[in-house]
Amino acid sequence: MKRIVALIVVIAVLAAATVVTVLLIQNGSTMNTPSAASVIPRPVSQVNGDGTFDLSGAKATGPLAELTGLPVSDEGSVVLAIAGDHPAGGYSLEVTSDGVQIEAVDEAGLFAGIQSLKQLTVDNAAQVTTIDDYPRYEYRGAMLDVARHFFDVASVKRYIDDIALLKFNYLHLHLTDDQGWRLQIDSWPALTEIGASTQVNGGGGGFYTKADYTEIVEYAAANYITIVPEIDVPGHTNAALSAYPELNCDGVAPGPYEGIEVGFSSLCIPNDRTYEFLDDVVREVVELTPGPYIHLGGDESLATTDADFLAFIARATALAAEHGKTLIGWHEMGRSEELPPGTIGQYWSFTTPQEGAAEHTLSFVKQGGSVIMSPADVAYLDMQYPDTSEFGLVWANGPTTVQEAYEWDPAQIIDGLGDAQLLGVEAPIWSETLVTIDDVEFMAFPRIAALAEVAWSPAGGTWADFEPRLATFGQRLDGLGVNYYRTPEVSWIE
Ligand code: TNX
Repeated sequence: MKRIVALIVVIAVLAAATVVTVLLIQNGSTMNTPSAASVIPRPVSQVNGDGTFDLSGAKATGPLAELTGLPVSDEGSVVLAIAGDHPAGGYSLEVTSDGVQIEAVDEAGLFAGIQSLKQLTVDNAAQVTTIDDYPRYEYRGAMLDVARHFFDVASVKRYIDDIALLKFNYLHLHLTDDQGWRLQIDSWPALTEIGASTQVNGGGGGFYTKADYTEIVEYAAANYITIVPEIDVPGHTNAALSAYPELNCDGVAPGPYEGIEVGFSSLCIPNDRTYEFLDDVVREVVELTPGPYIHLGGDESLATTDADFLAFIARATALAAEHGKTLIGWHEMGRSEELPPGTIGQYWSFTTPQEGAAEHTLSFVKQGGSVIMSPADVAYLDMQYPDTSEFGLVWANGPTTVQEAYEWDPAQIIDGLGDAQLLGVEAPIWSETLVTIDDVEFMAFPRIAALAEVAWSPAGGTWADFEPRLATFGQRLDGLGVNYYRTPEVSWIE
């Protein structure tokens, strides 16, 4: 008899619990607030407890305290400290019902911890949790093509805000291409006077003055993001060639270009003036750039003969390296065996490498450098989504889903290229079809969240685990006013 009563009690309790759970779920899904327990990119370890800490009225203490958005004070319940023994850029975050503690060995780590705290906070309530976290890769990049269409300083700052939340720490600016030259160079003023007046389909173009560029560099730095400037040579140079006849082998400047073909332009390789030009440009770009890298392009030089390409890369990289930065080049640059030691290759072939791509990429490692992975079929944010052709291109193995952008491992693409040889991962967005920063956000989000996780989190993440966190992240994007594609792959929370 007692047993039966006990059984009935158990059943009753279970039934009551089920009702409560169902109510909570219904409640949760009808209320338009994020469930605050999840973070993208996925931390190395996260254990959630019950309850929240109320940040309204809380004060923050320690380095970077002002970046929490809370009032800063000598004593606070939100404590940031340079402490612990995390790998560079890592942090620990402890939220209890009494307060918040973030520890890291460097400011970049504290900044990363603050980004996690933001994602754990809804309506000033931070989820009780314990996180230990550090990045898989040192270099976690996004690239913005400001050449095909120009994006003004405010737009670039908005993209910096967008990517900082996801713990990206480099922004590569593709500053020059056939359709436009976007950075003021004092010693070659026609580069912008003539070369910046165009963009794809017309509409005026534009360029950054040196003050503009510095404003971007400083804004990025305040978000623990380093700018990587790219001057793409010897191809992708119609804008420069249209400004300076002397850079053309026939001495005649071509007209401006506002289409989207690639591979038809080349600097004049045997001409000494070409190298004086490059030396001046690199000097001025380096003067404006505090970060360790300058990118020299080298991709799709289809209008340059093989012999000319090799002669150019050897001479151009040698002179550029003289200015004291580490060079980066698209993987074709690895065709050269005369790269300055430590030059970094950026791989843009597919997750199954096309002819020659693996060999050219490994060449950087043989020459003492490392590699950034940007496989076009998963990491190019300008590839169309499957269900909308509103923006984007489709050349890299067709449309790219969010799941495809998530489910790849940078260390599994090229034999002989594991984590030890990889500097990191970069998500480029090319702007042939993108006119405004809203357009850029639509193509970038939510796929860039997948790329952030590939770049930061330990290998082995699953779509089943990522998808609900992405749904939560969507609500955060809603709150921030970030434009994103509501792909049917994700059960977005209404
Ligand atoms: C390839 S891959 C390019 C760009 C285009 C892009 C469009 C590489 C280094 N270059 O010139 O804008 O495809 O998706």
